[in-house]
Amino acid sequence: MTAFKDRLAAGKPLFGLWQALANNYTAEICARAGFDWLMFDGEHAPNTAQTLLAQLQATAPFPIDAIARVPLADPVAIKQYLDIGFTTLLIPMLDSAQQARDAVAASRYPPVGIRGVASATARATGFGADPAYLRELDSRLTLIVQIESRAALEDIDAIAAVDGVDALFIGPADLSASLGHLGNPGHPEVQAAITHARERIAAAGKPAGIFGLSPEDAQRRVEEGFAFISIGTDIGLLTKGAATLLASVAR
Ligand code: 3PY
Repeated sequence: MTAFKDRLAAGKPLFGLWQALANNYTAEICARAGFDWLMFDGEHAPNTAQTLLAQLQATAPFPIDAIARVPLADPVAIKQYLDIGFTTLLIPMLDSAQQARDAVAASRYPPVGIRGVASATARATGFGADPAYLRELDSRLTLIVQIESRAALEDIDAIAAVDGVDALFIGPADLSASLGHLGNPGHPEVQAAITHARERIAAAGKPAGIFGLSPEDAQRRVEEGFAFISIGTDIGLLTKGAATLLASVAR
């Protein structure tokens, strides 16, 4: 399958859905719907490596990119998520170019990086049946880092320039909190920061992604040049669908 970074380079906006239910049935249903990508959240959702693996297996028959957000920029989490077969990772709460370089190193084998080799036992290598994985890793992986703090904004040019950082993703909720506007991503200071970040990412020649606050917000982000946009969450869909269904019958 084409690496996510190569799909991004093709220039067509890619729409995704956030998966926070940590459930392989809902993952399969959402993959079947035809999103370009699904984001399996290991940072905030109640996921374990086992639940992530089940969701990855459930969505494998569908032409979507399965992206996993690691809990933090931790080499062990990065190694384990890659070993179970994710080829696209989102690294949250990353504040500096040094942390970005460390995340890249955690995802690559020596001598470039520090990732341990589980060649015969990793699902990523087909349990050893796909040794080309070791050689072709660079072309298969897509590493996305999140820009969601004042510190990251201040170091954004250096973060975007890191070799091995394939794309940058803006998290409006955490960015709002970091800028002193908790719960208010629409605040003009937050919106100005998002515009600034998008411009700096574009100047570095890297694709930018963002969490859309609504379908309308997501559409606006496409027009602004964002390459990949989350347009909702599995929880949001179920919440809205359940309320709409109940409201459709008279008691
Ligand atoms: C944020 O908005 O802060 C995110 O990380 C996306 O959920």
